[in-house]
Amino acid sequence: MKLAEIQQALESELAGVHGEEALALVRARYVGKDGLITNLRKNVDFGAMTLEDKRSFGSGFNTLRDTAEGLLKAAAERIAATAHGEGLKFDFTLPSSDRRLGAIHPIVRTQIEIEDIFRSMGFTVYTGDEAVSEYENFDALNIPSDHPARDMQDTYWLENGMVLRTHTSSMQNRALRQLGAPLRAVFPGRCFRNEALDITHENTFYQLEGMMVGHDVSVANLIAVMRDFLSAVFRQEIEVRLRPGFFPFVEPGFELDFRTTLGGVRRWVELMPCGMIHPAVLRNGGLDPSRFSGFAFGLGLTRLAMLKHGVPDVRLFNKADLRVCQQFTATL
Ligand code: FA5
Repeated sequence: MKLAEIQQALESELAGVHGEEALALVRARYVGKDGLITNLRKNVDFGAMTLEDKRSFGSGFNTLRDTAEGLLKAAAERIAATAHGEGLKFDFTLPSSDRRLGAIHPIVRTQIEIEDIFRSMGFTVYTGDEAVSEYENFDALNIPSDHPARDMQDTYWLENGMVLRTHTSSMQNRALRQLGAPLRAVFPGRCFRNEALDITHENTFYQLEGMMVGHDVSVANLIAVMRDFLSAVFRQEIEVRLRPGFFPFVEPGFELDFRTTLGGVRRWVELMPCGMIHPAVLRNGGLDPSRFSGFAFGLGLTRLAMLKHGVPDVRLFNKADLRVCQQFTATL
């Protein structure tokens, strides 16, 4: 190989080298102990050469060796500079100019807040499945298949016979069986109904169910718990009232209204259905209704978040519209 060819070969190899390890290999191959350039000198029969030839070889060799060292040094500097980010068009240690932090969705925030309040009152937070059996969603709650109450909750049925739960009451049976009595628990979660959508109806919405079961639990306990809970949510003294309401899984059943000065106006606001747990539901949950009694309520978590934050249309919550969600980041 001629000297010029060796230099060319070295240059083209170095152009493809981007790491320190690869560079060390190239260095060894050319100027190492057994390197291409180093060996040039070993393989020459100086005894057979004229003085002129010796001089010419010597200067050519020295030039090549010096050039090779220079090329290797330049490559080493290039690799080191890239490793430290120099020479790049950006500094990736600088903070991004587009730092958009996420925030907790207003419904989930409301849920967390309510869970904390109930925990402080001795309630357990219990979660369940969104796809449940027909039994859990209806039959266990005293709603047999021919009961007109089924028509009130237009249901999404799955091909395997299960349903997307239409209400968090679907957790009642499981909670009674798994937790037993005495019991104080809330179960928040997403519910699904095939609704005609309007400003207060979504097909996907959140409820928070609550149950308290024990010896001698009465309507008075229901009123007291609801009053304390709502006073904590709205951070002011809240009055509640019960009106009769019908649900097959409570007896007697109520609609609970509360009164506050929301928006400067003192008025009654319809908030949630509730009632004393029907004896059949207790029995289905493995409890003896002559020994245990309890209350249950089904809070519309989505509606409460609307009330609390003055959101006029429930559909805004599910739209993933940043202009809506961003309004809640400041209050985290
Ligand atoms: C029920 O779902 C009963 N399971 C509640 C219950 C629990 C009664 C325990 C007695 C004892 P209802 O269908 O009314 O009831 O729904 C309860 C709340 O869920 C409503 O007050 C409302 O706030 C909310 N809700 C119901 N449907 C929708 C919907 N399509 N969009 C948004 N919120 C809804």
